Amino acid sequence: MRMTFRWYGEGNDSVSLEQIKQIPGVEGLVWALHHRAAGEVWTEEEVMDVKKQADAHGFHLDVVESINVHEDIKLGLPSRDAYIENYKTSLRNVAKVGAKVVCFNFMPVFDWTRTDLFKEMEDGSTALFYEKAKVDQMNPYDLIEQTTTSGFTMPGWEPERLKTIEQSFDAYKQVDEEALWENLGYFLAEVLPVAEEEGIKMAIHPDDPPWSVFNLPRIITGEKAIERYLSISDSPAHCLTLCSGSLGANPENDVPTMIRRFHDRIAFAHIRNVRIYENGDFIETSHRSKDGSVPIDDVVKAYHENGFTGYARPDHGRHLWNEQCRPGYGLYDRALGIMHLWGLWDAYELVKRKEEANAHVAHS
Ligand code: DNO
Repeated sequence: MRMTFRWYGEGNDSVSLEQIKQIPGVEGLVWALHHRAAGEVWTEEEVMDVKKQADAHGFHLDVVESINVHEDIKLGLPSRDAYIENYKTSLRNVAKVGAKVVCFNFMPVFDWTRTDLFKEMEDGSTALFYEKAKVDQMNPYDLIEQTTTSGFTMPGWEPERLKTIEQSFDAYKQVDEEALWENLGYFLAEVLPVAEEEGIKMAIHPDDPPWSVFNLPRIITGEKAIERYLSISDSPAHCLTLCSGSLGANPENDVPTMIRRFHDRIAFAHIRNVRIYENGDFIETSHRSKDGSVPIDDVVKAYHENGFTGYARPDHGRHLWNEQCRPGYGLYDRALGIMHLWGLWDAYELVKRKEEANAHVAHS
């Protein structure tokens, strides 16, 4: 397991590279050109600039999250070909700074969706919260308003995208789940050969939450969907970002089982916990299994027993000790999360070493 930390870039993140450097075992930055709208080319000059900053602190840039997919590609519009060409150029350019994994998602219009970015918990910390009934009844424009007034732009919710949201809603009336699968297949057939050539793994992120919101189609939602996704291509570039928190928001998703089944196609592990309530609401908790509904101990065990050598990050955290930060992306709880993940990993490692030593003694 190779630990990474998401960083939004100089002037765009409350967490500094000096701080990240002090979290044990973090070797790379999960990065993106957040000022680039979906569909635009990421230039060589811009990515080189990120590399200079990473190099100055000894971090690699192996993992990109995300190069966002333009809405016209998801909608299957004739204009998609030009955007796909841009995507290929971006892939070639990020490869120049060593990118090995590119995370992306195929969620229509919205990326991750929450109703409260700073929901107060029993202990006084705040966390990302999803109130199901609210989303079921909500006008999505209210959610946009809330996002843009929080002071930070969430990934996938860039102002450029929000402007065109109304048109997108209309356009999706013609695109059902099957059509979305078809458009995803078209995109992959184009980009996978380039990714393969560049030594990049395209790692799709599951839908968050893993069900339809605002009547828009969503397709990467659980084990069956992932099975279908993986059957699209045998290319070594065709991989997954396995997000325990996104998939784990649906109690029917057994995350450790999915890891055991798909581990050799998981290029990037997002590890975090959520507590699910009976009415379908969920809140993002600490990483500990006992604090939420996802057995994070078994999630890490599933990676460990399969000798996982891919990249991992703690994904989101709560906001602790009055930290002012991007929703879900503070320093403290993500750093605690990393130490929890290492603690589990190292304990499983120790057990394995002892078992091997015992087996050796038994044989001699
Ligand atoms: C939320 C993230 C998502 C994720 C994208 C991947 O914090 O997990 O925004 O980066 O959906 O494309």
